[in-house]
Formats: sequence, structure tokens, C-alpha cells
Amino acid sequence: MIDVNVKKGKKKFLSQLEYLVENFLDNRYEHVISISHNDADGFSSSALIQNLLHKLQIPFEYHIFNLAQSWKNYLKGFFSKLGNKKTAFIFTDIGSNISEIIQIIKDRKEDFFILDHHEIDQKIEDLEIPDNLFLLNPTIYGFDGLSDIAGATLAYMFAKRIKPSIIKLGWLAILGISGDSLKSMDKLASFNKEVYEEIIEEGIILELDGLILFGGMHETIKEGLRYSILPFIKEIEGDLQKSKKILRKLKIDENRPVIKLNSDEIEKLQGSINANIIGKSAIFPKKSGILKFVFEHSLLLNILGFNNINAAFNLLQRPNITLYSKKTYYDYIKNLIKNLSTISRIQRDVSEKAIFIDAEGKIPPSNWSDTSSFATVNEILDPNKMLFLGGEEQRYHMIKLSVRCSNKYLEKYPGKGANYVIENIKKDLGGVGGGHKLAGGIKISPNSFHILRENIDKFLE
Ligand SMILES: [Mn+2]
Repeated sequence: MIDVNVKKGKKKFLSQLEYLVENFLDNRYEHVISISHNDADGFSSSALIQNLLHKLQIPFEYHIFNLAQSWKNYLKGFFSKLGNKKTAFIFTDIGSNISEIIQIIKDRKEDFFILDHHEIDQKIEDLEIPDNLFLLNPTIYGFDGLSDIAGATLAYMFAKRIKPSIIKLGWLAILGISGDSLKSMDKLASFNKEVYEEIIEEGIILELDGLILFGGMHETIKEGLRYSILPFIKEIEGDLQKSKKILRKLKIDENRPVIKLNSDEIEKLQGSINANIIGKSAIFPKKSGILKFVFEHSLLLNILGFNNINAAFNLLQRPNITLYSKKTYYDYIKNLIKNLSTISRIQRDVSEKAIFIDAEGKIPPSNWSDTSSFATVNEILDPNKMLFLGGEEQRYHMIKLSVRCSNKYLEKYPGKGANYVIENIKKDLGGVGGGHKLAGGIKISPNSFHILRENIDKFLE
């Protein structure tokens, strides 16, 4: 295989991975506490670590943390209950508020393994890493936390080095990749791509060439066009009648499954739709219904993770979907499409480099984050500007903002992505938040928000 990562510190990254693996094995822990994030990538990472610990016969507990409280308060709850067993914490897909975490753990006797792909909140050179912290973060070595390596990819690589039979659970890594990257499978890069190809080789997932109507891949073509959120199809906007009309004009049987259209039909359809709908998708041959389709499965995990952690973990065990999950899925998709239609018409406050959208009263707060993400990947707004979407959070009277930018923006302003601007804001105006280059979030006071809005281009410099 061609090594595409020579320029990035692949060797250093892999030797750090070995270092974590060696220490994890040498220390013979008697108890492990796994903590992961509440999204598809986080659940998949957690499931991989749980399976590893099960195989190693190490007693463990697992938890999901949504960063709603400070690390200090969250971890205090664990520290007060620890006995004398030799204990390790494993954080996956979470925990890159590294300077804060170091202060909390540096005098503890437990060990902490952090496997995360979010950008860390400080320069690594400026950190004093305590002996009980085992940090593996590919962004330190120049990798991109979204396109190059998902949290679950990282968890998979760690677990597989310890127990090679983890390869059979590689589909979990694919779920994490799909949930975080929001990309057609031919656009994966680096470690994500390597793992993806390895899992295909293993026969655990199958790759399909053809239509990309993510959100509706499991449907008939008329419903697939209607429910597609990646790409979001502006010509249809979730309207079944509009979808049927297009298909009738093209003389395509509206009841054919999305994945059964032939190349002639696909080409005809592409000709009348303004977004790219051709690419590669993947399926889990052992699952059925919605769960057979990788994107749709990971989307459902993301949706459930927001308010039903047990249902999300349960989904990983099941070959097919429950009625409850199915309803949740369609409610979500319909809502998102409505929100994306709203976004394409909503009033925006635009500066040279940024777009502000006041979503209060127009989009439910629980949808702000996903609406921002899908508006950005679908280029519904100007891709040359950074998006700030949000409003006041009623409970705490803080302004909550989703921050998003496109790859196009990053090419124009390298190194000045979402996490960069969030750190700038925190430095000057306070607040809590973090994220990746392309996506992040921050909560600030109404006063700070006012200053931010007036001076936004300075924070983006
Ligand atoms: Mn992640």
C-alpha cells in the first residue's frame, strides 16, 4: 500500500500507540473504567474497548459523558468510590481539554489512557505530561481528526494490537468513521481508509458503487430522494410529490430500491439533480433494514445518543431496528430536512469571513448542532465563511453556538478552523467549548456574545 502519511508523523504516532499498548499490558490492571462520548463515534469506541476488556477478562465499567459538567465534577464522582484495586481509566473520543484534565489527575494514583482525535486545547510542548497519563492523539502528529482518523478508528487500532481478534469487530470502527466524517466512503483518507479497506477485505462490510442518498439508502428511490440529507436535495426538500414527479419524467420506476438502480438510471437522475449523488456506500451484510446501511446506522446512533444511551448501546447488539428507533429515525430526518430548508431561507448576519444565524425560535436548540453540520457539508450557506449558529440556552442564560466551516474555508485560511477560533474566543471572552478544525461548539455569556458579534473577523484572523 502507498504510504500517504509520510509527511504526517505516522511513525511517531504509531510508536506512541505501541507505548500505550505496552503500558496497558504491563500494568495488569484489576479494574478499568471506560468513558466515552455520546455520539456514534463515542458509542462505537466504547463498544470496542468493552469487547477488548471482556476478552482480557479485566473487570470493567463503562460510562458515557456528554461534557455537560466540568471534568473536575464528573471525575470526582468516580474518585470517591474507588477501592484499592489497581485501576485505569480509558477515555475514548473525549478528553482533549487536556490542560484541565492534567490538573485533576496529576496527583492521582490511577492511570489514565486518553485515546482521542479532537484537537487538544494547548500546544503539546507547553504541557507537562504526568507519569500516569498515557496520551494518544493523532492531531498532535498532524493528522486530521475527521477525515484521517475517527475516535473509533483509534480505539480499534489500540484494541487490535492487544487482541488481533478485534478485527471481527471492525464494523464498529466503520460506524464511528461514518458518524463523524459525514462523507461518501471513497473520500476517506489515511487511517480511516486503511481500516475501512481492511474490514472490507475481511468480508465484514460490503462496498456498493452507485447512488449516494445518505439518510435514505434503505428506501425505494422515491423515498430515498425525499429522505436524503447527504446530499440534501434542494429540488425536493423532503416532498414526496416532487420526488415522484422527477422520477416520472425520467421514466424510472419509483418503487425500485435505491441500491438497485442501474447505471443508466443513475446517470439520468444525476442529470436532473444539482448535487453530486454518485459515490460509494457500505453495508453490514449481517444486519437488516435501516441497520444494514452504514451511514443510516451511525446516524441513528447519533440521534439516540442525544437522549437514550441504553437504546444506542442496544442498537449495536441488534441485527434489526426496534419500532421505537424507527420512529425516532424518521422524526429526526423529517425535522432535519425542515431545518435545512429553513436555513436556506433564514435571515443571516454576514461579515467578511463569518455568517451568524440566530436560530432561536426557528430551529429547536437540540437540532442546532446537526443542522449546522449538515448545512455546512451540503454547502447550503457560503462555504467561504465560518458559520456561527445558535442562540440563548434558556436554562443557563448562556449563548450556545455551533461553529462550522468547510474544507474550502480551511484551504483559504489554513490552520484557522473552528477549534482555532473557539480557542481565540475563550482566551479573550471566556466560555467553554472545543472541537475539530471543521466543527466545534462554544458557550459564552450574552455580553461576550455581543463583543464577538461586533468584532468577529478579528477572532478569525
Ligand atoms: Mn469522534
